[in-house]
Amino acid sequence: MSEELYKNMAQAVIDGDDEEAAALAQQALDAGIGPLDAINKGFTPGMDTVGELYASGEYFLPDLILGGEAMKAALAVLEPALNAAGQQREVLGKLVLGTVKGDIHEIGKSLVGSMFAANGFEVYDLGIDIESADFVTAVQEYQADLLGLSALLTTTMLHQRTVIELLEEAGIRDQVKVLVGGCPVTQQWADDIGADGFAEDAANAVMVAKRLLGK
Ligand code: B1M
Repeated sequence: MSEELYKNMAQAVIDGDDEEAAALAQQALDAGIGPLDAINKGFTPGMDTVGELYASGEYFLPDLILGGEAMKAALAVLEPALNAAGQQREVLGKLVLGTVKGDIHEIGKSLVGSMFAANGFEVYDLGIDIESADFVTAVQEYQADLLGLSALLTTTMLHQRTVIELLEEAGIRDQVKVLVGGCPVTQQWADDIGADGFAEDAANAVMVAKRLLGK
């Protein structure tokens, strides 16, 4: 039964149907399916298909936007359930998070933020299209242990390097662990730019962060 539900979730994103996506998310919670399973096995595969259809020229920008809206509608239902797990825990660390300059992709970044919150981190989500210098200011202001930089475009991932350079210039590079991610980002890239960690998805990001902080 849950296999069919996962298929319908993916289809709702492919169809760009936000009402159906939200309804299926609620149906999953009511059926006792974990919010992370609904995201990873249902909605994200649909989002990936949208990306593939766009890359192959079958889908256009409006389809990309509708797919994103459907995914967001589902996450709006699922995220409170994800976050609830983090409420009674001790604070493991402070994370400043955002999508880099020139990049407006927010869904994966927000999911990363929810996973950290669910796992007991204090999360300061700066949002999308964030100036490189603003990350440095936020790290100082919030005394962050971790800085998470999301980038979804091959052109914008370059700003992950810029932020690290600015942390060095400000003399605070060794005070914060830098975690990078997003679909074009690889471990090789993370090593090249001197990031402390890379994760390919939100759940792994939390695991990498805990390891970096010795938690
Ligand atoms: Co855009 N887009 N998009 N897009 N979009 C991609 C990224 C693309 C791969 C699609 C494609 O061609 N196949 C392609 C990039 C190609 C490239 O750079 N090589 C692309 C393009 C080209 C564009 C535009 C340039 C299109 C245009 O205007 N012609 C434009 C750029 C706008 C800009 O940013 N300046 C654009 C715009 C958009 C929308 C606004 C329409 C929309 C985003 C809506 C929104 O976020 N509110 C959109 C969407 C939806 C996508 C795809 C289809 C899906 C992204 C997504 O939300 N995935 C995407 C293709 C794809 O990924 N399949 C695509 C679901 C999400 C849960 O996954 O974001 O990957 P993801 O996050 C994952 C991991 O990457 C990781 O964990 C997350 C959860 O597990 N992760 C981290 C992410 N950040 C992390 C940080 C970490 C650790 C892990 O540590 C800090």
